[in-house]
Amino acid sequence: MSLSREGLLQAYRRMKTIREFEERLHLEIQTGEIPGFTHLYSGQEAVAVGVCEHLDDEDWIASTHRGHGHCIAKGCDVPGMMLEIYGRRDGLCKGKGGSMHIADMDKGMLGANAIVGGGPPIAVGAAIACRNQGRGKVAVAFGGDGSCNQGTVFEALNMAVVLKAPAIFVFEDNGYSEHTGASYSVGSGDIAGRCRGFGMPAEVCDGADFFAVYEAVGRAVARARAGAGPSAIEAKITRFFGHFEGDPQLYRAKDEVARLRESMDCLRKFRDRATADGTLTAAELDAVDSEVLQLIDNSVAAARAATPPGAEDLLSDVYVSYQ
Ligand SMILES: Cc1ncc(C[n+]2csc(CCOP(=O)(O)OP(=O)(O)O)c2C)c(N)n1
Ligand SMILES: [Mg+2]
Repeated sequence: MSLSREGLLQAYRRMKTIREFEERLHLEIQTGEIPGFTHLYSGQEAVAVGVCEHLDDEDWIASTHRGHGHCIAKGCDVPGMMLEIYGRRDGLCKGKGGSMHIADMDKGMLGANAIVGGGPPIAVGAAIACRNQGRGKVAVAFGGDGSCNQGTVFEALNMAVVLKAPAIFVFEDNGYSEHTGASYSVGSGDIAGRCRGFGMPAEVCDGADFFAVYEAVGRAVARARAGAGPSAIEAKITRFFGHFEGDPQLYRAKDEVARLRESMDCLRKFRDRATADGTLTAAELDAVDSEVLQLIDNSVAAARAATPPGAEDLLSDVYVSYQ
């Protein structure tokens, strides 16, 4: 499965955008200007992008509490997301959602979700709609290692198999559910095996390797588009920050994050591989880096200067209008 040069550059741009978005938020949150809870996705970029590079605006994704990376990978507007996280009126959800509720129906982004295990049932609903519409579209549910222990997820896995829904379940095993190790909480430790038990194929891949994710998900998406039903992917990955911003991370070894930033940096792995075979040059990737930094700088400046919703906005967009 090969991507064009343009495809590779887009994948790199999106991974780099996620990384810089999150690294910058990590700093900005300390100023106290950003309301609400924030869970950063830094370190997991290759999973979101390896999945979403197979999708277009009419395919759906359902995200998690750690949703910024999924949004950016699916093509959500980056300045609009920053405004949203700052709680501003012009944010993607008019400043009323914040970090954990970013959604953009025009991009096929069904929403971040504060409920662990909340995404899979929503994605299966979307997948059933895709199947009924018969246009070969698919729905992806993202979830963590913690989410795979939720009853909602079991029901969604089973229903997807029974109804042959074009759904793909992506479990990002970053080793922890909040502060609890997956080695303790996931009985059998085998998320892919659990999914196979429901009757669907499931692959395990290195989540820090964009190409490994891209290829595994490609097989799952092709199967779903062909009407052969759901699949699952278990991506082994790590997060570079705490569970939430402010987490003292006392459950991690002192050098753990530094070590993982060295050995599991998906951006560095991508750069090494893409430049080693001459597909992309270091100068091209450096140019993307500069553009991305500028975009993030501009987004933060605009969000800081923007206004929050006023009292007159309090009751607008609260209820759906069906007219
Ligand atoms: C139903 C439910 N139970 C508990 C929580 C509290 N909670 C928020 S995130 C989280 C851990 C989720 O772990 P995982 O699925 O591995 O995702 P990660 O945070 O590692 O990305 C928990 C228990 C919640 N939000 N929803
Ligand atoms: Mg986890």
